[in-house]
Amino acid sequence: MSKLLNCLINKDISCVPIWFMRQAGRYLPEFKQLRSQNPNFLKLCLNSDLASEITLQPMKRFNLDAAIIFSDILVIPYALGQPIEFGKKNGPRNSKLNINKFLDTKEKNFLSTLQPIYKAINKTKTILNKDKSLIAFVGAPWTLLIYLYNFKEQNKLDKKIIIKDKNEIKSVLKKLDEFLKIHIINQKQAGADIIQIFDSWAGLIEDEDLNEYCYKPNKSLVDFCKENKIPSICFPKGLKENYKKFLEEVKPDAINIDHDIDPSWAKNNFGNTCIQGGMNPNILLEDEKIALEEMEKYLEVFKNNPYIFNLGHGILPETNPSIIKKIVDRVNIIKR
Ligand code: 1CP
Repeated sequence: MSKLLNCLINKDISCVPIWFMRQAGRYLPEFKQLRSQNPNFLKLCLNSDLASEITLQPMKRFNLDAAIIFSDILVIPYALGQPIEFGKKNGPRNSKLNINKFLDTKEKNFLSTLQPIYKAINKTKTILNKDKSLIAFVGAPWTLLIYLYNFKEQNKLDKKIIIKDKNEIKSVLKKLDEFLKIHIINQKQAGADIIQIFDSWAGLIEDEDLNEYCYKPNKSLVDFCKENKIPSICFPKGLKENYKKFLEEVKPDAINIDHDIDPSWAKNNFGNTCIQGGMNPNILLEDEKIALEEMEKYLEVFKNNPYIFNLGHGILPETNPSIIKKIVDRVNIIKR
């Protein structure tokens, strides 16, 4: 069994597996080079050979325990007929939500759009060393709603979002639940070992709406993973103290904490759940010594827990790959 699965499933604490969110991306010169020749980001995600090559780029540089397939959470709205644009400045947006097209998309058409991703997973799995895990992912329904409705543009992000048309949202969430499960099972069948569920904008939900828009939809996906024996990692970013309630309700195999979460609080409140991540990616932009000290802090706090080293969010484009190498090499020598 791979080091990562041994930690995730068996709760083995004898070593600390390591991987990074956005480990394939703009901080790597080899990614930037490929990206500059492929200006259409979605097309790049749907190019099996290149997606597989990009997934493996960080595996060649660093002794990581997992590869995460190069794709995006927004391939789902795209495969449900929405014109997703990846703008340089404001991030991805759905230029025109076509609700009928969205709700009417059939499984066959959805799968045919996403076929290149399954092919990329399959190819990557055959190349990847047997002691490494392959992670596939989906965005949680709420986070996909944020992009479907361009909530990020319509609302100041320091304000919580108020849902206006609850009936429409209900049918959108139902469709997402159904089709995210289709995407999960197809990624598993193609060779993915683990599913990570990103709820990157969970922090924008009002407390009284958390059950409806966060816990319930995440639980539905996690339960589906359990039924199909797929280990799951949830990342409900920004939930603050509600992380505890999330865990009690959703019960994934592992939980990724963000950098607002005090690691000692997590350790004391999350029982024996496998914890992943936490360290602020901004610290990797500082002096190396400071970054390495912060890394030691996380390793020390979680020394008696099943812990997967990762960050509190993705690696930033300005990060120097040399600090990533130092962290990976340090975490790799841990034997408890
Ligand atoms: O311009 C570029 O080169 C594209 C940048 C980029 C990359 C490398 C985007 C656009 N997506 C990705 C890949 C990606 N997206 C991965 C690959 C695997 C890896 O981690 O190495 C993953 C897991 C994602 C997931 C994703 N996409 C999330 C969830 C995680 C998170 O960052 O919170 C979200 C919210 C997205 C939307 C998205 N796609 C791209 C960007 C820049 C964003 C975020 C924009 C925003 O802040 O709203």
